[in-house]
Amino acid sequence: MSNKILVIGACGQVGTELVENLQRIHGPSNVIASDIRKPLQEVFSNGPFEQLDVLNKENISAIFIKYKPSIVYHLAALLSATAEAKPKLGWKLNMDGTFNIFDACLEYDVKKIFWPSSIAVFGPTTPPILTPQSTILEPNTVYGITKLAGERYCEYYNARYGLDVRSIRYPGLIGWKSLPGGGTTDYAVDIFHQALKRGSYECFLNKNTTLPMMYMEDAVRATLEITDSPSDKIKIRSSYNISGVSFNPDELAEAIKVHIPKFSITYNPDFRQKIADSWPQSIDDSRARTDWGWQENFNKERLVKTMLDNLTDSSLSRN
Ligand code: AKB
Repeated sequence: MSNKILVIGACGQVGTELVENLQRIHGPSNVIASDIRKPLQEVFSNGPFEQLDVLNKENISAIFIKYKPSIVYHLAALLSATAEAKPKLGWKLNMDGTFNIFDACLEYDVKKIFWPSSIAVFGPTTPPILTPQSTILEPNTVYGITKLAGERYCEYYNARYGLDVRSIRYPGLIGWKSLPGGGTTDYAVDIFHQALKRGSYECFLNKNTTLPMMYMEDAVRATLEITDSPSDKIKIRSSYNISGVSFNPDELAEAIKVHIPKFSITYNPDFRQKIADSWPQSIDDSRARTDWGWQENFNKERLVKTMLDNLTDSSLSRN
């Protein structure tokens, strides 16, 4: 079997850091980064990069035939805020893109696929505190609806075709090496850039909006750990709840003020408030802990210090 790994959506927030980690573990030449956009990051210059449009079946076939990947990470999707602004495109990219990649995995005999779900599968009727693994799933955003349908599709493809699907429900992800694009939780990355640049931040969510979040290093490790776990440990073939840390913008601002005492935050909620209000505040991830040993490493204080230290040292701070 080939030892090639294909990452689709490699230029996104998770993809950028996932590729870097996979290259370190498996060697750069074995990790094929792909995205519809050309990469800005130097990280891909070590290994192969292919332009790939998940809505173009010929393009997909050509890349699967060329590299014969044994594992595919399919990360390409429109996130919650962008999908609300462009619902038809959100549906098309997130659903047809997933169908195309899953079908290519069957056609070209890919054994294992990682597909990310999100806390967006939950909705206003879901119990919001320590949201259980199995619970009411009535999302009211197009992104959440596509993630829920995708989860059902994951389970179906595993049961019907034996495709070894691995999936987790990402919370909001916070890292300094890459920027998020189009999500409701993006404030929790932007706030660090603005705190360092301007000493102030205007938040598009209100101060009490508590959401589940995770430091990117934990998220990438969770992605690698679930994908590398023996198949018999993966009992849930839709998607696993995983939890890192929960906080609201006010609590995050207070934690930033420990390092930047003059930092100030103001609030000007926009359409993303409604999306955030439909999501849980905290997640029960006991199944991930029991089944494949999930354990987060970053609490709020460590996350804040790590973000500020690294952004201070790097040229990545946003203007
Ligand atoms: C978003 O805000 O849309 C994403 C997510 C929680 O899936 N970060």
